[in-house]
Amino acid sequence: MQTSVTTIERFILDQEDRYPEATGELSNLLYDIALASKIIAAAIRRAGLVNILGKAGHQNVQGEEQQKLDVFANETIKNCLQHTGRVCAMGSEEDEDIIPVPPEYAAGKYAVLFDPLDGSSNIDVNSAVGTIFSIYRRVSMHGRGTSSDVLQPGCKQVAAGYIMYGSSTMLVYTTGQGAHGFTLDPTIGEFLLSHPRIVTPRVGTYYSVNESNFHRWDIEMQTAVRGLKGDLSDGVSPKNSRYIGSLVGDFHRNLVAGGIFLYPADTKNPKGKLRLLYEASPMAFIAEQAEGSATDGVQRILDIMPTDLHQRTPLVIGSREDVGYVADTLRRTAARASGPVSQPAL
Ligand code: P6P
Repeated sequence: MQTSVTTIERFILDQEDRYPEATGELSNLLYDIALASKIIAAAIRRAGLVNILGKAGHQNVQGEEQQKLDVFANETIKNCLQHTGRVCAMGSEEDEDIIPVPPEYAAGKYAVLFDPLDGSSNIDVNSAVGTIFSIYRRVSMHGRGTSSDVLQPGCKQVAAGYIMYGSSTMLVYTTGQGAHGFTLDPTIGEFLLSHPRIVTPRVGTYYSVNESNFHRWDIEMQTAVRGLKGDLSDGVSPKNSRYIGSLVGDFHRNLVAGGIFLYPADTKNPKGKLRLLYEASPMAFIAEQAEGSATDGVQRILDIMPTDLHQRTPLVIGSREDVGYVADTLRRTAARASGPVSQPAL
């Protein structure tokens, strides 16, 4: 029974104390992000009242209709970060190019990537939406950040996390010392430690995938998903299907309860739908810190070297043994397709 009340500020400071060389800048950057998420959470809570639901009337760089809360969340995060002197460059799902930091503040040590409001198509139906963030140490020597500061492989992240605006507002983050969850107490405006050191079960209860895309997947992926459903005679027990169409909501349920989320490549999205830098990589960092796993089906997400700010990737993420099962099944099915006819059926 957790009796002590630990705020996220206290928790971050305690973690920082373990690193004598820590300057506190990363801690302060995490506070900045927590502040932005409180402002966004308040706006989402009011969304039904002040009629900021619905379309903003124009499209974002992804060619998607921008919801007013998308725009609000994006501007809130930029306004909370760009004048702190802690950030040299930012990248957002809602902005085509790297977001410039005012020159007088651009000497910051960190680059921040974010999806300001993921799952925004769920906004009007009051389903879970979330903010996802990823933090890197800059690689350019000084001055305003460059693409080299944001185009880094996920294994170089110094911190990553998400805020889920659901039945309660939860912030889950990692700095490489485990994954930890905090729940916002709106009466005092504080994130309180509610899920210390999250460990995801090695074998999950759920599988999460948009099965309406089944016919667009290759045979290897079709076989792997059939296996997760218990359709193959390979001894894998069937999992329950849970899919709400919001990465943060689907990922969080599987992280806590155990499960696997998949957004495979398909004939409509040959490189996958989800974005590497501000969706897959931060979630992969958290998954691995919770003893889970994340691949593009075969390759570890955190090893992928990005070449474009908005590049997409297939994503298979969650309980370690389930992610491993998918990779093994993909390889086995491909070998059977190219190997001798006598291979045993699955
Ligand atoms: P589909 C939301 O638009 C999102 O980017 C993720 O949050 C979610 O996992 C995925 O797309 C849902 O995509 O094609 O199943 O609606």
